[in-house]
Amino acid sequence: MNSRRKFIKQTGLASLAVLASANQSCQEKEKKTPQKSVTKPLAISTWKNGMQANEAGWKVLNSGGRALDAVEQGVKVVEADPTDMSVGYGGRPDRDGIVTLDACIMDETGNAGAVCALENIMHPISVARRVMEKTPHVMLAGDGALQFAKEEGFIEENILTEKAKNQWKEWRKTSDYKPVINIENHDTIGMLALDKVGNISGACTTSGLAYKMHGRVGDSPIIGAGMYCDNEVGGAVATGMGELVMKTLGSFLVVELMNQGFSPQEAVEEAIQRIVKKIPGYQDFQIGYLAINKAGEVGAYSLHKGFNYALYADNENKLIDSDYFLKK
Ligand code: SD4
Repeated sequence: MNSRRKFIKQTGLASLAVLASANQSCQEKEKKTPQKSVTKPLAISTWKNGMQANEAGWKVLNSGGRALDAVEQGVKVVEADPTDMSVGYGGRPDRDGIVTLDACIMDETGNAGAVCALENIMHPISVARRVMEKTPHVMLAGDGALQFAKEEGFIEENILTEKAKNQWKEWRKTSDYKPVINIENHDTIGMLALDKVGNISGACTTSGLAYKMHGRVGDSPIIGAGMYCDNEVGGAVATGMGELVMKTLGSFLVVELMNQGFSPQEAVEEAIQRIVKKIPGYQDFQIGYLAINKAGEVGAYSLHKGFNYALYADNENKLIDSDYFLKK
């Protein structure tokens, strides 16, 4: 046998031996690892307003409803709440004084729908769901999204509250555009649910960054950036400075890491590390990720201190402070 063929044969045999032993140790591991019980149903949502989203979602989940309905019903409560100034009604406008809305939703079959730069609609998440269920598309933008919403029976209404308008007028005196970490310019609602039959869905909805440029679209309506679900693996949502999430396709990254064997906590930490490694100036912004997997395990991590989330599991709704990267 010539030496090259001999080498290939020997390395081939060696790899086979390695594979066989890896396979054996995998089988042993599987035998030894006791089957974990799955925590379900479960709902998890970003920020303090996630508490009310979870309450509404839990009603659906606890009565045996679908995770998709739970996340839609959950985030709708926050969209209609004028005190949350980063989502839907009462959301802060862009720098021209116009409230523009971004939202996306994904179901357990991997189907997805989204709207971006949508104006004058109270519930962008429900329009996103209609895009998913009634069109061959994933995303509709701006005027086209509004036209579709109206065709679907959504009513156009003014969602700019006096409070948001007055704050914007104040801001215009300086027009100083500096997104601030954790100061309540952040409150986007991202929600994930695992229902009683073990299906996962997710939703994300926002009015985006306060006083953004007109036409700016963030991560929240982008499937894979602001939210992503894979029913065989888990789901993830993001909040914070959307540009950093978009550049790293954060939610898809988290779910894919879980697909490769990471726990939800390991996956969200790695996604934050990715931003730290790749994006200069990351220290000036806040990013928070939430993740769940099929076993009902959860992960939460942010760049800075101050990110919190609501977790409804085992019949209890709790507000929890997330662990974070920048400890100094
Ligand atoms: C955006 N990610 O438009 C959103 C903002 C956000 O909490 O999450 N705020 O970039």
